[in-house]
Amino acid sequence: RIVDLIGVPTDVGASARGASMGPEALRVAGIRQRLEAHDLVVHDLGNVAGPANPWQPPVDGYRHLDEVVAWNQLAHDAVHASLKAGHLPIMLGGDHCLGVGSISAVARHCREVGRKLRVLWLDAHADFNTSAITPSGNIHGMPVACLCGLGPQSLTGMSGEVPAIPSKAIRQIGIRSVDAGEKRLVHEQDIEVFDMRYIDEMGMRHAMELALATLDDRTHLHVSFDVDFLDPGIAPGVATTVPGGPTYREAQLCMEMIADTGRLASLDVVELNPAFDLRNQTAELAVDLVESLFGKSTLMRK
Ligand code: DIR
Ligand code: MN
Ligand code: MN
Ligand code: MN
Repeated sequence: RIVDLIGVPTDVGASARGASMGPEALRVAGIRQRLEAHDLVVHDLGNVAGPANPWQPPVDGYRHLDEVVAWNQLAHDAVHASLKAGHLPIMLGGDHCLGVGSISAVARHCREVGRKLRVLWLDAHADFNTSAITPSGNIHGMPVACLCGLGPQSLTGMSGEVPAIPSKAIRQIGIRSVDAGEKRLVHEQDIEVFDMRYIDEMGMRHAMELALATLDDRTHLHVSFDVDFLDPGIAPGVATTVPGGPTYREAQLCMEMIADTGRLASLDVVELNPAFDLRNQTAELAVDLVESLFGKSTLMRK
């Protein structure tokens, strides 16, 4: 299997600068070599090049909308080209606004080849804000809403259809920070959310069994891995830490259960922010978890 690494070095959608250094930190942590160790052929396509961060306040509820659209169009085109070539794209972010471009490309591809789509959104946040309810104007808090058709046409329409994906294709895992207005929208859209309380009460294993239920051999499984999903004690290298996230073991189990399905077909690794990290430890942890996602396991199983 051929994996394409696509660096999208931007922080235009975020609340702090520095996620633009994420792709290089993941390379320094050895993402290519660790994937090659699992018999994958890795093409590092380098970074796409988009507009600089103008660092302006929000306008009409959006900070840097033009720049966010430009970066997402680049991400969309690169991810779509990779899928069309029959490869497995790994988008190295970059902040999570890029989920719009990446997953719009996946949705477009699934339509073209007649596959079903399941999106696993691993995150501390629901990322379901709109310009009317956002507390920050930061578009990295809005990608799931955009994919479900709520947002500016320049982002909601990127896949060629609005909404890009049905809300019932999404499973969110690890959620523990949802803004007041966002809470109501997530409820109205009937997004299936396995929040931290669910994981506390039922365990990661049960959450993942449900999140991965009803996949079949026609399903394209996309994972959007926001590194702030992880507990800040093990993953300090993100700008928006939220206490009480999955432990190392819970995160490993999550990734291993995804790997066991054999359906993983595209991946985002986003929000890693080396400006907040300690000696690249969060990048190394993210790479370790990506390795589990691609089948690293302690023993041979079954
Ligand atoms: C907050 C923070 N919900 C916002 N969001 C995210 O600004 O919309 N932080 N995604 O990583
Ligand atoms: Mn290639
Ligand atoms: Mn996110
Ligand atoms: Mn987040």
